[in-house]
This record gives sequence, structure tokens and C-alpha cells, in this order.
Amino acid sequence: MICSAQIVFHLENLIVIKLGGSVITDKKSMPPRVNLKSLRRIAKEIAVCGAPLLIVLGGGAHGHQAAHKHGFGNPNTPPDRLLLGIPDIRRNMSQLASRVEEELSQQGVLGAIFSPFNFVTLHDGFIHNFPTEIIEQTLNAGISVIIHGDVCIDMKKAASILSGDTIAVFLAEKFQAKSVFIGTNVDGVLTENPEINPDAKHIPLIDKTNKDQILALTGPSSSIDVTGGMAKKISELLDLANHKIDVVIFNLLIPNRLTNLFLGKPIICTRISLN
Ligand code: IP8
Repeated sequence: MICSAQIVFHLENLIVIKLGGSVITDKKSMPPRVNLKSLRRIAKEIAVCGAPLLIVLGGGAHGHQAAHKHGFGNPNTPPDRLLLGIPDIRRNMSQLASRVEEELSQQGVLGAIFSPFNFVTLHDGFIHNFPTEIIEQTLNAGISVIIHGDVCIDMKKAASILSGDTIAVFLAEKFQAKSVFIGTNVDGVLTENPEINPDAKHIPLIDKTNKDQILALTGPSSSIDVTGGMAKKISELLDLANHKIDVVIFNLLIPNRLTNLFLGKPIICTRISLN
């Protein structure tokens, strides 16, 4: 007899967290290395939440180095060269995701890994097909979803990179999540790249009055990043804020900021609100 699973979770309470690749990996290390110290602490903070979460992993050293090496991010790379890069990128991202799953499991967080390459297709870099039913059922079953940026088959370009930010935005919109917390290695959005200008100023709120000005100010990130850096991140997140989803960009390198977000306490961050 087939029993239907008990529904234990309401998706309108869903929190989507992006673990930035520059926080959970040593982004400049070659070969790629997981930043275990950071990951262990983050796993403990995630355990505080107590509800199933949708956890999205950025590429960091594991994704971006391999993607760059195989010519992703360069519009002139021939399709067969991109295709040859698939195994390398997939191996790296699978290793990163397994490590995250293990650390979460040690903190009592039950999570299942979803690899987009196995079920998502792109067209010219944009999502073409992204079935979500099993993700929804997994969350309903009380299990957190761990999904990562990946290389995917592209109907036009042979293969393209699907970034963690795009996944977070797509799924948050699809499930009408309550909140999206984007964990990065800076305090949120800054007027300039802080690695170039340490006097860069922090922007606490992006709203209708300053969004265009901020989009013009922000540029790509400084390490190898084939998916567009901060400017692309903000424009994707602005779409979510349009759907009344609480969007926060914060510094995941600083202990307790994630815990405080879960607890609804104020932290240094950038909120995006278009209401
Ligand atoms: O770091 C990129 O994801 P992101 C994923 O969220 C790969 O842009 C495989 C480079």
C-alpha cells in the first residue's frame, strides 16, 4: 500500500538562504578548498532555525575556477569546449554540496542535495525548464533542500552556468517564500568594491528612490566570477522585492548574523524593499 506523506510545512513560511561561495570556500585557493571553519559555524547557526530551509550554494572556488578554466563567461568560447568542462565543474560542485550536507547533518539538520544539471535546462543562459515538484515535496516532508549553482545543458549555447542567485530568486518566487537571506563576504551592498576602496559606504536600504543609482554604482566582484557579481545579484533580487518577499543581503562571515536574522533581530545588512 502506498501511504501519502504527512504535510508538515507550509511553504509561505519558507526561508531561502544563499550561502555565498566566497564564505563557504576559500575563493582564491587553487585547487579549490572548502572553508571548513566558516561552514561548521554556519551549519550550527542554520540548526537554530528549526524549520526546513531552502539552502542555495554559490560556486566559490569550486564552481568559478573550473568554469573560468573551461571558457564560461567568455562569449567566444566554442560550444564543444564548454561541453568538455561539464564533468570538472560538476565534480567540484558535487564535492562542495556533499561537504555542506555532511556538516548540516552533524548539527541535526536533515538535508537532501539537488543538482540542477540533473533536471534543469537553460536557453541562452536563462532558465528554460526547472521542475520544482520534488523540491516542494521534500520541503513538505520536513527535509531541507540543498541546491547549488551548477553547469547546465543550454538549448542555444550547449552549456551555461546557472548561478545560485538565479536559483534562489526563481525558487523564492515560485514558492512565494517569506524571506530570502543572501549571505556574502561583505556587510551588504556598498557604494564601491571594498577590496579596492576601503572607504566604500554601506547602503542599509534599497528602495524605489535609490535603486537605479545603486545599480549604476555596483560592478562585478573582484575574484574570478563568471556569473556577474553584485550588479547582477541586485537586479535579480529587485524582482523578488517586487513580489513583497523580504530580501536581505548580509555578511555571512560574521558569527551570529544569520542566527539574528532567524530571530528577527536587527543586524547590519542591506534590505531591499520596493513597497
Ligand atoms: O556563485 C555559480 O554560482 P554563484 C556556480 O551563485 C558555478 O554565481 C558552477 C560557477
